[in-house]
Amino acid sequence: MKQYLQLVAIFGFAALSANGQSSVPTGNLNVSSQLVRADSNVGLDWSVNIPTKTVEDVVDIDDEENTVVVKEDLKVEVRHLGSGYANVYGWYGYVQSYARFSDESYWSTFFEGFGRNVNPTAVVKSRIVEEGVKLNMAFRGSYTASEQTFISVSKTVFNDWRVMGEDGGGIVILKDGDPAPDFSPEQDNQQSAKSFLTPYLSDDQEEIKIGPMDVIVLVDLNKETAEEGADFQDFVILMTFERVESDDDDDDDDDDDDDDDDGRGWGRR
Ligand SMILES: [Ca+2]
Repeated sequence: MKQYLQLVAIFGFAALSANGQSSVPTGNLNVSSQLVRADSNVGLDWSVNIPTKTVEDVVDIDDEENTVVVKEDLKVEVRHLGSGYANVYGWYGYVQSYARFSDESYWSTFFEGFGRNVNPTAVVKSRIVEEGVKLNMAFRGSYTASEQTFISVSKTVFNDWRVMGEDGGGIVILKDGDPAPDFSPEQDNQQSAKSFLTPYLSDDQEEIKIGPMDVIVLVDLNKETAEEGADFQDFVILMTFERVESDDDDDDDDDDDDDDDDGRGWGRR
């Protein structure tokens, strides 16, 4: 008795997102024969196209407010690529940076010190965040204390905080494919923003070349626009995003920085 098995391949239906682009994987499955005896083998081959998400699919970047807001559950990692904040002698100034995402109750430190001590490969903050969270960070620098003259934080006079989401200028947010920053450092002996981004530029050095879901945040601590002379090299930050299952309710704060920043005069805004 011959038994036949009919192979039916249904594969490749695609949903269209609001912008008309396919948002789900598509592909095809080919079988070598439509009818196959139950005791025989059939050849199968297939291909799958997984659409690449871009950073603007997963976060909203507001260049006016200087905010990055998560549009779906994401793993966020922050790296501090460099700080070129220095005085006329080329001595690094004392700088501080904190982060407080909008679902967090306190600001946590991710760097305090001098540009010379930055480790650009270290992950300074890592968390899974839910849709709607603003990834705000704050930055400031001393205008009195360099690495040659620093005594203590309490004896240091600082510029105002530069805070994402507070509409104060002084911040540039870049994504993959944007032109490389071309701001000249205020002084010849300072590093440019571009120099900190060398591993993240195209071969011709003209474009930002980062992951499709990454952003770079450039900060100037005491000037707000390029026209005023901002060189945006006081903090250079890389934020990388990775999608997580939205039904995954793991919202642990993986930030292993557990100091509570009391007594720093930071206004818990
Ligand atoms: Ca600067």
